Amino acid sequence: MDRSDALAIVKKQLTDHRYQHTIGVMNTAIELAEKYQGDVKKSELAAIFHDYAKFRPKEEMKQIIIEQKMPSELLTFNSELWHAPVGAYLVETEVGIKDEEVLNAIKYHTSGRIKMTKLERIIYLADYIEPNRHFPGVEEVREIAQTDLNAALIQSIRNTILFLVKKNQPIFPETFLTYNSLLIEQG
Ligand code: DGI
Ligand code: FE
Ligand code: FE
Ligand code: FE
Repeated sequence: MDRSDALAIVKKQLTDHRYQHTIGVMNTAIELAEKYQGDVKKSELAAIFHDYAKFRPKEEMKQIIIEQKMPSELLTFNSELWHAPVGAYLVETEVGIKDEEVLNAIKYHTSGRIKMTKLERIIYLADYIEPNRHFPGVEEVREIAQTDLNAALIQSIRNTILFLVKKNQPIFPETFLTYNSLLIEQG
């Protein structure tokens, strides 16, 4: 599937604001893939579809999580986490994308996971640092991303955890596992 077909499909699923974010993630993911010897085409495709399910009704997402036997623990955490695994499922079943690496990059773009692939790292980080993002600390992560993919990824997950702690929100175990595994891997 080429870029314009993919963008036309995803545009129908998103608000204008979320579509602009998607374009930012796409451009950033391509830059990161070029810099860190990732797969540029897969990075482009995963970025375009990463937030495909962002505006699906909660009830629909909940039903998919149950029927597809996704971890039921997801349901006890913030519903903001649901669009990532549900998105991977819908991109496969509705759009017809079969590439497991691309689907996994969509599936894990919010929580991360242990032993993330390079493509998963690129999409997680691109989602965090794309130019339309304005969280506190994002500029520092953009700087680190110029020279060190993993260090930038760790800093973005640290910021996300700190943000959730400050908001008194429960943190999904996979998010902690991701953070720990990246620190341990770094040595
Ligand atoms: O979909 P985006 O806004 O582009 O970004 P995202 O998919 O990375 O994150 C969506 C939301 O999920 C964001 O507001 C923070 C939240 N989130 C990420 N990790 C966790 C989390 N929420 C909880 N409760 N626990 C987490 O571990
Ligand atoms: Fe998302
Ligand atoms: Fe993210
Ligand atoms: Fe996103």
